[in-house]
Amino acid sequence: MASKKRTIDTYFGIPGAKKPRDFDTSVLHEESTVSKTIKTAGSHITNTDNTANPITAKNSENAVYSTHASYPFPIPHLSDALEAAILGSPTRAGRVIANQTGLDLLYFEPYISRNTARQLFEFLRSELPFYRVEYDIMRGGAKAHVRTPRWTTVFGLDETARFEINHPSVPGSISGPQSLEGKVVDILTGRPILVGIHNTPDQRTQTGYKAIPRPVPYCLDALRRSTEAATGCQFNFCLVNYYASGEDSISFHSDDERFLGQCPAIASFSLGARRDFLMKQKSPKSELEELNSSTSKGSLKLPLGNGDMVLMRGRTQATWQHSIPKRSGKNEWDGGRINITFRRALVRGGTDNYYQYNVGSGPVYKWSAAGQEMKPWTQAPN
Ligand SMILES: O=C(O)CCC(=O)C(=O)O
Repeated sequence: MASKKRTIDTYFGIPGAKKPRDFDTSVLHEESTVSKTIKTAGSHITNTDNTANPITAKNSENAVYSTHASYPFPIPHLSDALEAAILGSPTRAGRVIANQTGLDLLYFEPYISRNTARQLFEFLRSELPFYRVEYDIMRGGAKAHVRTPRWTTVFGLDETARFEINHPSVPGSISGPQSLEGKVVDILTGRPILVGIHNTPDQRTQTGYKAIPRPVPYCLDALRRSTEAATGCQFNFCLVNYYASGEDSISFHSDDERFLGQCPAIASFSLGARRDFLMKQKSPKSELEELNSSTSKGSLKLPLGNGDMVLMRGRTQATWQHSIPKRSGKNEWDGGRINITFRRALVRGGTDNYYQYNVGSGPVYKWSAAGQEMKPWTQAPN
């Protein structure tokens, strides 16, 4: 069969536009595996269950990068020292907070040392692609435009698929023109899955992803592996929020989407500025329940600091909401905060949802050290 030459663009089109994971009603500026490294001379490749297969490359200064056709630019690895510090964490056990109905938290204060967390904050802010996602939703019968009030990015792939492994040192991999290196393949059949928006009649008959999934880069995978070891949970998604100042926020929501399963475990890391993490119990389902309820609704405030981690598990998402409220006045310019959440999406809809609301279809931004702000990133001309 004659194989058509395809460009990256035909494999990785623009993701289409579904329910946001959170929504800021006040402003309508929106608002919600053990990996194996195979080293060969001069390069290495990760085989991470179904989360990651970023091919790595070295540049002239011998820095090592995770690269993938879905990344706008290569993402450097952590220094060996920083990676070792992360893999050696946590040094103390987490504290269980389960003193209110439905609440089940494991709080590490901190999970990684303040010094390691500060370095990781600086690294991730400088090296990851970020987005300011906008989208339209219907509210009360009217169309509303939402601007996400924070910077976001996401990596990962749900349980039904994995990134193809294709490297001479990986048994069973293919090389040459049929190379599927880094492509998304079905977890059961190993067949490639179409990714990106499907426009042609031929493509529409195939089931695939609207999104263009991105493997978890090495620089985040060390923390994912450490978190799995510390919690006994498994994660295939990594969402990153950057709150540039107190003006950035996330409104009350719960991560209770069906694609996460019944009692999802979500590990949530804080790096950089201290911000309040507010939790409140959801309203009872019916008026009768409300009338019968003798106790007032529960609430909790955790002032999350640099390096802290909260594992939300059990019935927490089903019965509680959480938020990071805005801060104003003298607390507004706080130097910025990064939040990393590790999650496990079970089905394809989870992948499409996470990319739609955390990458979207707008411009890519990258941190400018000179300007001390996110600036639109443009590909250097060839
Ligand atoms: O920034 C945080 O600590 C919370 C992030 C969050 O709730 C989310 O990403 O769903």
